[in-house]
Amino acid sequence: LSLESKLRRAVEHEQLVLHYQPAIDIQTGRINGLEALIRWEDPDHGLVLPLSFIPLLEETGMIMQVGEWALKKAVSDAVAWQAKGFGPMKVAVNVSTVQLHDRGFVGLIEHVVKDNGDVAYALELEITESLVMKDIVSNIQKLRVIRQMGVSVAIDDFGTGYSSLSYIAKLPANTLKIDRMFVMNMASSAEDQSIVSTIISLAHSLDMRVVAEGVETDEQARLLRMLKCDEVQGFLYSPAVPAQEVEALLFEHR
Ligand code: G
Ligand code: G
Ligand code: MN
Ligand code: NA
Repeated sequence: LSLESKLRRAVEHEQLVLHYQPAIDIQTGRINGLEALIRWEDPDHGLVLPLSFIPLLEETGMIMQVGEWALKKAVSDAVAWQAKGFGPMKVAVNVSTVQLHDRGFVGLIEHVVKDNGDVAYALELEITESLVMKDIVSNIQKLRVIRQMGVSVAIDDFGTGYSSLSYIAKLPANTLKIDRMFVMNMASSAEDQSIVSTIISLAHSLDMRVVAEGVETDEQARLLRMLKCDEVQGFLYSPAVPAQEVEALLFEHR
């Protein structure tokens, strides 16, 4: 069977699952949000990571169906955790370029949020910097409407996309997520540390929050706190875990 037909079968048989990685508020130590990360539970090969199949989902157009499923599943999971008393819960869902460029995208977001009881506050969309800049004028329009609904927007992998400063200021985004490439080397590279520091100042001056991705060591966490980063995400705190394990994480960080 080709990868494509295996993937098609996996989509039909609901073998795709969402795992969640927490983002921790660096001041309070509490979980501020959960990033949904898709995985493929292949009966033959075990857990398959998205880099090996997201591009194929995009090429074949299957990403539309899968992306819609991920949005609905993540929001309904957030609502369920909230119903169990864990406080207002926000899930971040990664959005592909194919989805963002679809004419029905804004309508889909509205639908997902309304269907779960007007829970716009429970959803954040993650869009990579390079994607958002590609069709910037039309993307700004769409994201503005989405923000007006009360849904949050995060710019993912920030620092790798060659954005022009004038566009960053116009982005209707709540959050910048610093790419883990810079975080990885910040303890050993003065250059990477100054890039991280600059992104944090830029975000704050534009009234955005900053999340550092890929935090793996206490030293990185210490530097990020010193530089006034708002949130941290990475293996130091937790990898992405299956939905059933999220409650234990929420309890641990309550
Ligand atoms: O764990 P990690 O291997 O989960 O993720 C690798 C990449 O796959 C990341 O860049 C992430 O943004 C992307 N990704 C994970 N889940 C989704 C999803 O549901 N939709 C899209 N478009 N990308 C995703
Ligand atoms: O592009 P995006 O930021 O959505 O990708 C998230 C990816 O980063 C996922 O593949 C996730 O598993 C991975 N990831 C999360 N935390 C860490 C970390 O601390 N170190 C490394 N190397 N990867 C991480
Ligand atoms: Mn992401
Ligand atoms: Na990222």
